[in-house]
Amino acid sequence: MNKPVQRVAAIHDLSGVGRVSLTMIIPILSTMGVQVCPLPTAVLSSHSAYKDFYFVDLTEHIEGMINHWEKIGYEFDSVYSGFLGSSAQIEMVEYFIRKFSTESSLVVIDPVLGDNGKLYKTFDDRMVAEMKKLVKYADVITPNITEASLLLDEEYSDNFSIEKIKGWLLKLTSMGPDTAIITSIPEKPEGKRTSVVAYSKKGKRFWKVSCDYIPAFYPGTGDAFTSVITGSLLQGDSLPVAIDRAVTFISLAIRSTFGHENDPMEGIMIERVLDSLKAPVQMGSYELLS
Ligand code: PXL
Repeated sequence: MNKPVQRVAAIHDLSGVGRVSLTMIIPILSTMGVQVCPLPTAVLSSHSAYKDFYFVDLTEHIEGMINHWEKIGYEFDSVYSGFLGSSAQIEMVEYFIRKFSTESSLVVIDPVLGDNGKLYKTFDDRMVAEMKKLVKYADVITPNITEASLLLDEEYSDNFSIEKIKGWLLKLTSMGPDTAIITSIPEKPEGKRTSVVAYSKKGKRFWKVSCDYIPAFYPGTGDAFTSVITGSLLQGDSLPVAIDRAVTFISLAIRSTFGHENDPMEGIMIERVLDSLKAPVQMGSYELLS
């Protein structure tokens, strides 16, 4: 019999203020009927875009937590990692994936490194080098365009042709993962549309989903995006339907937030749109690229 509830080990930070990482991932996946077991990589007073945030690196505690899960024989249908507290944690995530994943489990790695052409404040080149090693263990990776450029040592720009993105996707999947999904790709004419483009080695097909661009930057949208992708694939959706669901959810959450006058640093108000994740497959807008 199929399991009533799929279980994900979520290896991410817990940030108190500003909706990112676990405060996004737990509600989204729970709403999609998936159990989340958090393995916190760091605890922060807020995400790292706020000034003077307080940061507790949990590197030295991770091994103890993993050992306990091994001892009680806990199993997971999926491993999903994101923001890591230090480059030293990458080896621990690799160990975790080797120990806890099987042929049938879904390993999703969001190579959280930066955005808008820049590394996040807590990272350096060592983190980029280690992340390049980690992605080879993934089934699915979801870099934004900045992270894709860092993983591939390519120059970041905000002006890309689809042919160039397709080349990057082929290179990213040749690093190991079956599927690479690049997000936040600006479309021409600038400032009107943005798109997500993906490639799966299994099907050898490229997919694209676009949506209207809203001129605001909200931290944590990548976490919401990859959480919906993970929940959707675990519930049996195809890759393009999973991307459609994720893009629709982010667009809805951004629209529900944008009209209010609150600080964009607080992230998108997922609380107002979580219920939309319970809908069956809807008419979406994915395109197969030739
Ligand atoms: O999702 C990105 C993210 C996750 N965790 C922390 C962050 C950020 C982005 O700013 O600072 C702590």
